[in-house]
Amino acid sequence: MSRRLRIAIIGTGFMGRMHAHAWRTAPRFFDLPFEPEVVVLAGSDAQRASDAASRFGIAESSDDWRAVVARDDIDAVDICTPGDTHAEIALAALDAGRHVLCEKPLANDVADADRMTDAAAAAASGGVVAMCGFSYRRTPALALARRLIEEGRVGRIRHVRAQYLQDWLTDPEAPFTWRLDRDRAGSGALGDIGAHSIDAAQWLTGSRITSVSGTLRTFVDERPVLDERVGLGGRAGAGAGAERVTVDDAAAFTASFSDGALGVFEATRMATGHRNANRIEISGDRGAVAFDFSHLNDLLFADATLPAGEQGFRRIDATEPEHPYAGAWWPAGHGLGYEHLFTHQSVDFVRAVAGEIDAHPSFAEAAGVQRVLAAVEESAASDSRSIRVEGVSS
Ligand code: SOE
Repeated sequence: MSRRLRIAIIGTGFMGRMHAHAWRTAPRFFDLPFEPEVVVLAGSDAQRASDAASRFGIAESSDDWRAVVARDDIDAVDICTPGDTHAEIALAALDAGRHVLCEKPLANDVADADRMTDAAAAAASGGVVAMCGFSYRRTPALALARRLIEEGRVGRIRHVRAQYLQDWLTDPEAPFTWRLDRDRAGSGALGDIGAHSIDAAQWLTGSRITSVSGTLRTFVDERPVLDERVGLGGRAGAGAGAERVTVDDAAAFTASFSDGALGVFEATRMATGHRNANRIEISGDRGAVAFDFSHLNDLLFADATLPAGEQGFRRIDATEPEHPYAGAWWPAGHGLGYEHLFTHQSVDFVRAVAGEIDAHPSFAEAAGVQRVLAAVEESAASDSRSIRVEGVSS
């Protein structure tokens, strides 16, 4: 591994730190065509960027992402900021010929997602890679589910049941964060976590959502402000006031798929007792797969072709060397965690830059997710009327 891939991370919050960790770890466990190296970490707060950079062993920090993106010694820009800045940063980076990894959801609306997709398509002719960070695709058990579906083990798909359940907003005193501000986040549970379910459903089934009927709900419309906005968790500062919540706390929708399947989706941050239960179950005429991130190393598989006496779900521990990504890690049965998804994402990004694999999800695919989010919002605003997803034919 002689060539380096010099990366600039933009964003110092939860995702910025997660990606910094992933870039360091990826070449230590996987054989890669290039050595990724984060050379600069940029954030809106100079002190926070400098602290995070020294903690992660990154040589430089900056509070000026524009200057960073323009630097000639940067090969790739990794966007880990809130959604309202994704488009501007990605367009500048693609224009400067940098490869781009952009956190999900791709943008805060379809217009920005389309502009980013067009820019990525134009840059692709010059060998530039653009990928959106729907990290759960890189869970070995979920990647195994896709492999089984591709091999026909689930057969013709009839049902998609997806729930993404979190509970960090259950307490009405849980503090306000940018994730509750529509201008910054685009939407609430729908775009933050429901987007993962939409992406997983379309990726696993290989089919597109054609129409939706949905409802959104905000249960707590004002929350105390943190003295220091540190993202999830933390304590509200005494006397710091309150801020209006302008996004949904919960979303529910049904969906029709282009292959005829029926989908039922739920995304909420008020599912008391569920910290991060990202679940999806797909039922077909030959079998079914079921995944729950609360047990992320496991995939449940039901093989409907077995004799009646052997039917039912069985648990596959997706940590064997032949399972996706798993062979690079620990002996079978020792398990992986959330951070491994991001390491795998870094691995796939580097391989895509080297032309070894296609970058997925592409910006075009991620813009497809954005269209579904927009259709759910439109449906919810019109009494759950069925809305066709723009640009998708059934
Ligand atoms: C917060 O709800 C969050 O951090 C999401 O933004 C991530 O995409 C998800 O993986 C975990 O929860």
